[in-house]
Amino acid sequence: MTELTAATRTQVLNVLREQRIETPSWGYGNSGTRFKVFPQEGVPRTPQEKIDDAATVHRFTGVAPSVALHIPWDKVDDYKELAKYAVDRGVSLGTINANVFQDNDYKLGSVTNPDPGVRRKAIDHLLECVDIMDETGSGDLKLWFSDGTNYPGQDNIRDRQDRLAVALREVYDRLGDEQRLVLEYKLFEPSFYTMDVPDWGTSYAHCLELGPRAVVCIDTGHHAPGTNIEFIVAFLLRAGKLGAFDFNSRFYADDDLMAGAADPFQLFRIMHEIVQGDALRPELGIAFMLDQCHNIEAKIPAVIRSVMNVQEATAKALIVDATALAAAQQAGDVLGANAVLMDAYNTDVRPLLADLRVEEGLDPDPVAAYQRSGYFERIRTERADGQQAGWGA
Ligand code: RM4
Ligand code: MN
Repeated sequence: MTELTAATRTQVLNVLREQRIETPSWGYGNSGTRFKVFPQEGVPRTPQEKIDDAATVHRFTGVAPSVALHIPWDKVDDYKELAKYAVDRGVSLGTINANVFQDNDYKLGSVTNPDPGVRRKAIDHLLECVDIMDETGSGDLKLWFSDGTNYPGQDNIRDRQDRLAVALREVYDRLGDEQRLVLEYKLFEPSFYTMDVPDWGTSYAHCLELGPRAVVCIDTGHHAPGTNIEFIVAFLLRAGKLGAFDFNSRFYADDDLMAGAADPFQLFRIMHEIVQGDALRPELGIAFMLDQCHNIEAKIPAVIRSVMNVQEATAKALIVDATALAAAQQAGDVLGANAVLMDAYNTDVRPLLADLRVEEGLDPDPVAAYQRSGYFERIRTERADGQQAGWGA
């Protein structure tokens, strides 16, 4: 166990107080696998109701003050009004996620489609998302492309890269000075032979070519089993190209389970790189987001739990004895260095986080406080009719 001096404890609490974790609007909607979507009671029917749920998560955790939107899932007539709606409930609108993967036209790809007409349509959607950002005041446009091929020979791999570069350039050039393009990657699915942005290297290379306001998003679920994600974090941080995280957990594929549920040690190792790189501070611009689906568990408490898991991993990373670690590393003390890290990981930080919440006027146990609050009973009745939100499967 790592023992904290009073001074370190204060320092750690100060950093934790500043931490910001964004939640995804689609995490509150119905979701499932390609086999079945199990609808739940109380699921939001509108973007406004998703914002209500996000605000509830923030109310109990104190560290989730923004919600990411997905367009067109969260399409409304007046985005300024939606932004005001959010602010009135104590949260703000965050990252705008574009969606060029659910239209029949995109069967062979969106911005890399061999058909120039389809490419134009896809780029126009991305530009529309920047227009929306202007209205909502969002800083980040997050791009994830399902584009790729299923069969060898299906399309020209290099031509697809060229088409991607052209599309990204047009969108990048449309951004305002305070806006960023955040490019996500995914190893596989829905394309199985080639994905056009399969890995961090591809994303990094395109971002480098685009310019300083293009940065990489690491979705923790989008890697091959065994991938050392903390290495990617360290590399991108050093290069100034780490823009965002989509946190979630995976056992086998893109499972989208609660962050920190499958492998809390991995989440700790990631946060250790972030802390070492002094990259937690909000002004450094790394967006810590959840990108999850809650298929069988109750959604709002699952988001609260995920936020708490990220907080716990962060707290453990913050209490690593950096001086002892550096000394052991310098001395080539392999076991000693590893022990410093493991001491922090094995420390129970829950009492520390409970104290922090109490200091902030929150309940020390956000999940229990939510369960007691009556919020679920209310939305279950209020949202009994109508069309529940969800992105289908
Ligand atoms: C993708 C990717 C994107 C997310 C969609 C719903 O796999 O992770 O970030 O917006 O799913
Ligand atoms: Mn994602």
